[in-house]
Amino acid sequence: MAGERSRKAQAIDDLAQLTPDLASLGWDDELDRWAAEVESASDGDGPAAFESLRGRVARVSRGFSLVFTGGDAVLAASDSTRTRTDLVPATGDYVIVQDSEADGPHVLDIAPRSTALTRRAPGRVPEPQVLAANVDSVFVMHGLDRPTNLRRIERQLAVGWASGATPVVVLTKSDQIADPEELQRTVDEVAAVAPGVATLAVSMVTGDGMDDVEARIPPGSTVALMGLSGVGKSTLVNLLSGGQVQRTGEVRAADRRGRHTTVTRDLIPIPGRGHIIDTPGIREIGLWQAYDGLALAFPEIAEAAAQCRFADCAHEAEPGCEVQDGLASGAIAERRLDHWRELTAELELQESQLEEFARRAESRDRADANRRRDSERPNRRARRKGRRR
Ligand SMILES: Nc1nc2c(ncn2[C@@H]2O[C@H](COP(=O)(O)OP(=O)(O)OP(=O)(O)O)[C@@H](O)[C@H]2O)c(=O)[nH]1
Ligand SMILES: [Mg+2]
Ligand SMILES: [Zn+2]
Repeated sequence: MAGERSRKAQAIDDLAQLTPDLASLGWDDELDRWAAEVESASDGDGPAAFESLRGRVARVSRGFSLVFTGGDAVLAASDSTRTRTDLVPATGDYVIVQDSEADGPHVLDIAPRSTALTRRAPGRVPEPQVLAANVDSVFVMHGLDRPTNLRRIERQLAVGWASGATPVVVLTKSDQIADPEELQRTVDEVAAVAPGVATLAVSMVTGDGMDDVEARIPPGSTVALMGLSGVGKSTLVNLLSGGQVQRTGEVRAADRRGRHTTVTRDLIPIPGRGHIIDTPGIREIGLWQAYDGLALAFPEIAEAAAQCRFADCAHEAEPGCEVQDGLASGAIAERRLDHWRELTAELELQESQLEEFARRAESRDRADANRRRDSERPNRRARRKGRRR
């Protein structure tokens, strides 16, 4: 247990040792203008170690954000109780950190995000959780040591597209398929469910395909990794960063499952390249209001559906249904149509849940307001009581 803790502390320290400069972190003129506005609007409360610093969030953990600032990394409080705001920084966010006597270093403001990799937060309440901010592309990663799960890839692509970034499918452990023809068949099968998306096969053991992967992390760019535990996300980071920045873990021999080695989302600079955001493996990623992402992940279906004769076509047996025509001609695969329907239903259910929660919150607010009004007017209450008597 103590060993576990110190290993974790070690990993955090390693990240904090890195000092990428702001320009390489993607800080540009537009962010300068935003920061100048924020800084001029705020005034610190007296002498402190520093007034304010600009930076990018490298990790969020237990109410604190580790922020790369160009110089030494700063650990800044970023939860609502400490900063008395409702800011929720995510790894990859551009932020202003302010130091003050009262609060110590804390995240003062978060720049508007250019993109945000967002999932539905686990739990009953429908709400979003940003996994990574300001990313240019999302690597959807799968290990070729396990049977390919096309549905999982389709779901992840919908989430990836919905972020506003460009998804790339990265099939790892290509060394685990000895027969080159079988490997090619597998890659083709995956590519067929990823229209418009680059599909790469790579081995971190032999180095096969690594050049193609590296080429997708150009200088100044940020790539977020997504995939089950054990697919090799942290192995990729270590290989490209030229060091053991991230811990990696063996997969279990029996079922090839990973052991959830990575537990935080970390922004890691890749020398001569861009940045990678390594993430903990997620089994099933929930969609968050991802209609656009879904359309981009299933373009052949979305495009056909837009051309149906009736705007509210259910694509069952209506006349002039382009989706049914696509099925008949083979342009649309039945399996994909079924999955698209399922994912659409998931989003529609989420919408109705959101409406329901909003309705409940509204009536709660109204009840609160009534109670406040009553307690502020004791006379009126007394009068009412009097009437009842
Ligand atoms: N054969 C082979 N093994 C690989 C390859 N890439 C990664 N591995 C192994 O896969 C195991 C899991 O790798 P990790 O990098 O820890 O996986 P991860 O995706 O970061 O997993 P979590 O942090 O748990 O989400 C390790 O034992 C790696 O050595 C590869 O290309 N080929
Ligand atoms: Mg990992
Ligand atoms: Zn239709």
